[in-house]
Amino acid sequence: MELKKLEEIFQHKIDNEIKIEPKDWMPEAYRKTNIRQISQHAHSEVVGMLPEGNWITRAPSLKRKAILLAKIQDEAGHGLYLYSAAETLGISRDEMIEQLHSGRAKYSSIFNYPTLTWADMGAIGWLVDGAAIINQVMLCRTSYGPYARGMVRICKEESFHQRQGFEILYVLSQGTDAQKAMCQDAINRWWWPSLMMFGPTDAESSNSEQSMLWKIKRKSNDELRQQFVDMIAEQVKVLGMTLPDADLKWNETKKHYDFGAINWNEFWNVVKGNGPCNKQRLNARIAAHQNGAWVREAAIAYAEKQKNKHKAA
Ligand code: BYC
Repeated sequence: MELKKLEEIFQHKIDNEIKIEPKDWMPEAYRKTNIRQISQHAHSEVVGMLPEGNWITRAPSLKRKAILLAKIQDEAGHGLYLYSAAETLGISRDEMIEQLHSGRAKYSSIFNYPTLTWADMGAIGWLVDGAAIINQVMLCRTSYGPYARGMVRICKEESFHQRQGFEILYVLSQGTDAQKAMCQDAINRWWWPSLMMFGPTDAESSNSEQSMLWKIKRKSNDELRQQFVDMIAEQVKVLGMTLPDADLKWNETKKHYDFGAINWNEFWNVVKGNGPCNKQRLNARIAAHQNGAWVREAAIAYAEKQKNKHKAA
């Protein structure tokens, strides 16, 4: 079929909310953008296990440990669904992993911050998973079928994550003065990096315009960030805590919260690899990959054995 016709069919699907599926023709740039975003999303889920993994051995009770383990396992699962979705676009898992390890692929800036206290487990669940859900609810309607379907399940799990995080903070907020202070300190440290998760402002977002036209993104970075601020500014009241922003104020005309300026220098510095934990995170992933080589080799040997058994039968 000639190119023009293929482009028309693709555009017709986008215009009519018909999902693009792996075997459909798609513009090369659409394929590349999806590979970039989905693989970076997968990397974020997997690298995102590290800050929380830091607290498994120090969870304050057996129940908390079991919940934290289950949550972190969920993140591993999200990474796997997303790597599989990206593979349907013609990139191999090995290539994606190589891009992460060589620093060519990004992952969410938020996971380059350290987890200093138990309250950080609450702040991650409430704020980081909270920000992730707002972004991912939109992605349930993204135009690439396998990504959209993966997101539906991921969002269900993320909403459990957010509640467990809020509950950790709620318990601390009802506790001793030291526990209350720990809760406030975690909120203070995670608030601004959580706002940065939504990416640069719309004016600075290089990919947004095209991604919105292709319906990969359905809401802009700034729109989602505002939605998050409006939600958290109300929820923080239930905790009896505050957000570290003197400019946070309800705007009756806009029917939204106004908020202070984000430190974009800090954001870009972290994205470029110079955040507090970037090197530690990448080294941990590379070591895990190397130490897992024997598992991959064993799986390949087992698959070969099964294939030969089949042949012989
Ligand atoms: N960090 O043009 P823009 C989770 C990059 S994990 C680092 O707006 P786009 C969880 C961006 O990649 C959830 N880099 O980009 C897991 C681009 O550079 P490239 C993670 C960022 O793609 C474990 C450049 O800046 N969620 O929930 O249109 C435990 C310009 O940006 C960031 C996702 O990954 C950032 N924050 O929009 C707990 C969601 N922001 O690629 C929780 C899927 C931007 O051109 N991703 N950059 O070199 C998306 O929705 C979009 O990719 C973004 C950015 C909204 C993040």
